[in-house]
Amino acid sequence: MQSLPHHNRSLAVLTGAGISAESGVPTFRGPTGLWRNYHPEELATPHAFRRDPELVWAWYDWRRGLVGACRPNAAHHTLADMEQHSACLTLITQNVDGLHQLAGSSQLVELHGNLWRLRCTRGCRPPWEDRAVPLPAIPPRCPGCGALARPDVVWFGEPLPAAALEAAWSAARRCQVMLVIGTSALVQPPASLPLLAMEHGARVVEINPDPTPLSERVDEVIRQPAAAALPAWWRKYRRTTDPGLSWAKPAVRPEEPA
Ligand code: BJW
Ligand code: ZN
Repeated sequence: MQSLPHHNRSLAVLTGAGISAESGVPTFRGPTGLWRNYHPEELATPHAFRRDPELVWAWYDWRRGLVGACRPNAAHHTLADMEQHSACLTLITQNVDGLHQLAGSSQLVELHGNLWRLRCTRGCRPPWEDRAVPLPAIPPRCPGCGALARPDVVWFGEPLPAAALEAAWSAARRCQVMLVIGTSALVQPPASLPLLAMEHGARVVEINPDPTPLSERVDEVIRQPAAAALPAWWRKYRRTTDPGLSWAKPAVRPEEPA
């Protein structure tokens, strides 16, 4: 690896539903995905919510119950460990399940919101956390003004949170390595992040048991489930790339003269 000053080295990680698959959270697409039984336009759009908030909330309530029983897996835990040991790591997730936080990742860029937050449809107050499962009333109401509450997630046709998106673009532009884990890379704008990283010279590694539109373009594809592949990748990365990572005990790189 080319030698750069410490502060210039950075690692970005983009995660999708596949990272939580081994925790028991269903993915969206594919043979066992959530969209197999439900049409996204019937449930994950502002139009669907306006038409039938009760139906949309019943689906989210069901998913909150399902996700609430899941625990982070080895891939989530590895990312939390990476945060502890990296000088500069940006973890960007499309997931709304909260499993990265449960694993201990604290610096998280959430592009699509969070299943455990609600927000007022009139915007009378900032979003609030509500972990009740099941929710006591469906549809839930805003405690401030009594208007309908909605899940604080991003539906199709809605803009992503501006600050999160800017943090993600910025990390993609400056990272040296980007890991793309468990995403079908079909949903924009997150699917463009690895391409932007590549344009800016980053090495992009995809971890996914199945091919995606990115697979042909990235530098390396690890065709394995994340919970096995990521801890192994991280062990190897730690061994081979010391500069830029704040190890207590720097690794010795055999190719360098003593
Ligand atoms: C494993 C594994 C294991 C399995 N280990 N891996 C035409 C062209 C381009 C764009 C558009 C277009 N028409 C419309 C658009 C824009 C649209 C879009 O991208 N649509 C495409 C689908 C066509 N995007 C939007 O609308 C976005 N907003 C936007 O563009 O705003 C513009 C705007 C600006 C200003 C004003 C107004 C608007 C918003 C997108 C919101 C997406 N929301 C959802 C739902 C979130 C809430 C909820 O959960 O209910 O986000 S949809 C769903 O997809 C969810 C996910 O975050 C997202 C991505 O899915 P992900 O994570 O990739 O999951 P899967 O299931 O697709 O893939 C799982 C992968 O894991 C697979 O590859 C497996 O192989 C793998 N896997 N096991 C590792 N063990
Ligand atoms: Zn309100």
